[in-house]
Amino acid sequence: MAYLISLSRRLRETPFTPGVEATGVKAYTVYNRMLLPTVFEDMESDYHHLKEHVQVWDVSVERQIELNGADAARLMQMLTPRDLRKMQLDQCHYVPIVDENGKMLNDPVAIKHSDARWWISIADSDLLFWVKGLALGAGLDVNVFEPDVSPLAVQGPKSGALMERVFGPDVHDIRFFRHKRMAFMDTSFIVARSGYSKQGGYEIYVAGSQHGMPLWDALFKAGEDLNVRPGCPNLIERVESGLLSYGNDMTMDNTPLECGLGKYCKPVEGLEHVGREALALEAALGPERQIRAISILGEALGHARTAWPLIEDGARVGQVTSAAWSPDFRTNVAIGMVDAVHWSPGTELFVETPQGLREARVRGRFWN
Ligand code: THG
Repeated sequence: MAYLISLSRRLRETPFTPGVEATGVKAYTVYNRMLLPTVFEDMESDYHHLKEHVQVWDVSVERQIELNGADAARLMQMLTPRDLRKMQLDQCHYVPIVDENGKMLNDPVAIKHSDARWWISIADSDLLFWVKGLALGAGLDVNVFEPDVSPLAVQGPKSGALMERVFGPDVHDIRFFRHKRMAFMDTSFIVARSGYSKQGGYEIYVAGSQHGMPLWDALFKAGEDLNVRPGCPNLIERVESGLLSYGNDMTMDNTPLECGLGKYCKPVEGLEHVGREALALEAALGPERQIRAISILGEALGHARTAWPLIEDGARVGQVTSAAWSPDFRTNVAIGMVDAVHWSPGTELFVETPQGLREARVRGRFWN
């Protein structure tokens, strides 16, 4: 059963909502108090189209937090265990944000405009309050606010072809997780080679809501013969790809090591950030549980609305937090958090689903 969402001002529209609704969005979720499309045709058709063609995604819900001022770089480094000292001006960095106990508060992508100006492209948690509180408490010279910036993603194997038609051939010079300012009509946008799929693509950081629909229309006009369609982060593709969803696959109860993000959190001598001692201790002891790819045997399952317990010899040894039937891999693909000892590839477990007890296997890697 699915339900209707009652719309109001609390649940923010985006600059692209007129386009999304004119092209037949079928379902929304709520993310950062804003509308995020989840289905256009149906989840499987959207999935096949994403893997073959090109889609335009309204991911405005990836809200930006801007740090602006003399202490912006210092604040940015306080926020994350990832070493930012060598970060270049055209780089994007995936940056776990942790609290004083080393627990995950968000897993955003950071963009550095200059030492004095950063954007944090956040996942679904109220990170703005944490960042403002930290800046105030530490007496830093920095403004922290949500600017009028809305990412629009262009994803899929034909994304390069479509982007070239709208922004010119220089889009091909942008390497993975790098960005470049590109002209559009009488303005310009930061364009990054990134996005929440493993099908390849770009994210356009649309600064100024008034530019949203002109850009949306230009992309659809230029892509007619490329079979461009509206799309959205696709549950099946993201689980196959092992792209984590904050609030689903990890919460404030988890550490970055548990989330498999240890490579972004190597303890560095003299690096000043919140949660340093807690993470150093955990790095020495090793995490107690960790994210794993899980395949669930048997016929197609529904999507996980709650965590599904993972069981071995009658004891709970973890949970499945995202699951979907994969048409390409002909199995139920899933993301789970599994306790140490039970987490090696090939381990045979059971999972309690709303459709009954199923056999599950821990895998060594994700599918895409
Ligand atoms: N793009 C932007 N903002 C975002 C997301 C995004 N904010 C919300 C959410 N997504 C944040 N979470 C993620 C999770 C995974 C990735 C990006 C943001 C990601 N990971 C790659 C991977 O795991 O293979 C690459 C990581 C790396 O190379 O550092 O892309 O999607 N703007």
